[in-house]
Amino acid sequence: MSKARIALVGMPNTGKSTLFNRLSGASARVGNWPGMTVELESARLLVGARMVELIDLPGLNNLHGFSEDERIARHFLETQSINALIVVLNATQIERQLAFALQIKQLGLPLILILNMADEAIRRHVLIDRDALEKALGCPVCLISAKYGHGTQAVLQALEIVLHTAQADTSSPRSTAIEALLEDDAIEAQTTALLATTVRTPQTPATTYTDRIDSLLLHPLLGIVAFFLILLGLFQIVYSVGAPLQEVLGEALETAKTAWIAPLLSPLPTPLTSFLLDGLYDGVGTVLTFLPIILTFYLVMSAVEDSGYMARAAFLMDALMSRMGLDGRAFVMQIMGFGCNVPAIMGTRVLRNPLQRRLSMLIIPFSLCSARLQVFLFFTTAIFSPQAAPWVLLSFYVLSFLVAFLTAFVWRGQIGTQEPLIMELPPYRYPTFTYLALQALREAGQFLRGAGGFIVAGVAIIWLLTHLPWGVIPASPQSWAGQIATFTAPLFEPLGIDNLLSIALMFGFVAKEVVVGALAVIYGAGPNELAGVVARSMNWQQAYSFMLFTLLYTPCLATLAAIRRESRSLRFTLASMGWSLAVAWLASFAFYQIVTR
Ligand SMILES: Nc1nc2c(ncn2[C@@H]2O[C@H](COP(=O)(O)OP(=O)(O)OP(=O)(O)O)[C@@H](O)[C@H]2O)c(=O)[nH]1
Ligand SMILES: [Mg+2]
Repeated sequence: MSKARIALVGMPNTGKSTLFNRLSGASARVGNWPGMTVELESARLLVGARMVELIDLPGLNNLHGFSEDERIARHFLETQSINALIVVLNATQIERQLAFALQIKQLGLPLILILNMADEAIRRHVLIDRDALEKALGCPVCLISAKYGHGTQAVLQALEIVLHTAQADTSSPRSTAIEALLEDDAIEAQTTALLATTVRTPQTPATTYTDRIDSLLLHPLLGIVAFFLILLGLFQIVYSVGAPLQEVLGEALETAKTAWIAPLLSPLPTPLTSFLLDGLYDGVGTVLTFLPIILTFYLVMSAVEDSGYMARAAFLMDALMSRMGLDGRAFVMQIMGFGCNVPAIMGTRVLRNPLQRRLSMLIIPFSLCSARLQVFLFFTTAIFSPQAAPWVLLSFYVLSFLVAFLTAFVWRGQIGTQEPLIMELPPYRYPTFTYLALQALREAGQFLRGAGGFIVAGVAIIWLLTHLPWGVIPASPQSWAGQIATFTAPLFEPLGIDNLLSIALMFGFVAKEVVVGALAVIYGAGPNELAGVVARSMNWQQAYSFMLFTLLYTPCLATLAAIRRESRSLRFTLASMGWSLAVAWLASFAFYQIVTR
């Protein structure tokens, strides 16, 4: 039997991706934020005896959505052959969302209607007569809680039945059908009638704990204070949980090296052992010691993402952002960039105005991603006192925002009349730990897979550059690396960045994940000794200037590639790169010249 294709459709933030993950065991990004999914995700699952391709679509606000992510969803519905649709609604908002389901029904495809978030519906006393709704609509209706896995079995059964009766949809493109749907007034009347007979909502909605929390977190003044406290709290957690783990891992790797690996490799010729131990092992090992921190970081980030706080941040910062030609969502992309700039760049698809989209793509690369965090954690712990270190780190987060705002301010140009940001604030939701752990592991895995090749290749090349021509003192001015660095020295000397560090920066252009590993190879130090060696070889001004440059210059090739893909313009990509390089140089220059005066 041929493979069937089933797509999940619905308005943003209704739990499509959560259900997608539940049904297929996939791990698509989920978050309490409208616009989490911005591209098609697909997974396979077995329904009865049949292999099914399940597609998770970006949320649609309505069927004529104009943002890039909505266009992607609509284009899919218009052009692909689909056997059945799973329409996901938020049960607590059925009064507003049912019309969407009826519109989709008009496409004529076999349908399953999912009323998700049953748990919240019960808490809010929203009563839905599922049987009556099912009868009236003539399609299976499931009341479920995708997040907790309640009722997903019924979804699978309904799918099996629907697929059994459905013919493969080979009809020609449905675009005409979708256009026609927009005019339909009858749907409104039908919705009202249907709601009257099947849904009962309380007359006066009770004040929820969400309202109570929001009276503080959305307060124009206290809200901003709370925002920075939350931020500070977050990386205190990262620091206090991740840093000790890192130390333990560093020691373990060092012990393994001296006790087992070095003796094992001793029969090999010296250059080869040096390459394997001082190059690959030290370089890759040093990067690996940061894995606990990265993991903690992603754990904390997904907790924030899933709590619903991001939408509040967007709301809080909207007024400020609109002065820079952007809206609050651009600010949230900036925070998402803390994890990794690449998904944040893709997340700009929710912005409708193309100029606004470009402007936010221009500022996202300044967002302090987890790879740069790794560099900063390393330097702040190596150079500054334990009391000062968190504040030094905070200064980089603040600078990251300031430079982003400044960039937006300079380049806002004539973005034209802006539509006000209309965004729904979802209720606060408790993140579930299993999900957070899964998400963090997945992100860390992606970090390793994405950067792993770069890291291995990077440290290998750095070892070669610092050790060739064979016989020179490693990383001395006579080595190839030394010669390159001498050549670029006039550029970096005024910044207080010495020859060896500038080599690390060149590799950091490919990926910031390489920087610390590169330093290990350049200084010829193992995972456990590097901090001491670095502390002895530079003062705090030089270290800070180096970090400043690292914060501001092009994040990595992957981000550049994402900008190229999303902007579809090489010129814009190069301009963005040039801008960040110029800003980085000027900022480090100004800083170093001032503090050493
Ligand atoms: N209380 C509750 N929350 C849920 C349920 N299902 C999903 N959520 C939460 O709802 C939020 C949105 O979930 P997603 O799966 O990302 O929603 P989506 O429809 O894919 O959203 P977009 O990709 O933005 O269109 C997340 O915070 C989920 O944890 C549920 O059954 N009950
Ligand atoms: Mg989604």
